[in-house]
Amino acid sequence: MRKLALLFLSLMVMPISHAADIAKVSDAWVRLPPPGAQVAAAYLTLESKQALSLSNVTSPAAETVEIHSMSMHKDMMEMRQLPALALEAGKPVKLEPGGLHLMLINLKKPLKEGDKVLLVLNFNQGKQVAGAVGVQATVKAAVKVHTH
Ligand SMILES: [Cu+2]
Repeated sequence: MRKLALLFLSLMVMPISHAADIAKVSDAWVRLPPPGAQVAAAYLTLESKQALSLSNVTSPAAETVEIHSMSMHKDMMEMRQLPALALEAGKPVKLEPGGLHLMLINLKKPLKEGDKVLLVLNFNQGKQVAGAVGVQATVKAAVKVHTH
């Protein structure tokens, strides 16, 4: 009986390890949005053994997910939507506050600290679909920046 249960468990874990063949996704988190906000930013690290591009992201927690870049422009933070995000082979790309991020738009319900948000990342290799990787991102309050 116990053996059967173990077999079941390993079967359930399989799709996740298979997904790791496409690209490695780590440190996924969503910044806790202010109360009433319709959008939230998500951050993670991507790494692939082969050149890939992140072509599309979806989440059951939001109507749409966009890939954004952020840069300073005349003392103003400017966000821009990217059509895709290129990954070079073996070179990690970090999405982090102040830079690249995923934007969850039109949240289906308010997020609270500790919630898990599923992000489904779709990758292309050239024009071919390479596959999708799902990752659970934890909702966390932003790290406080010290000002003196
Ligand atoms: Cu954004």
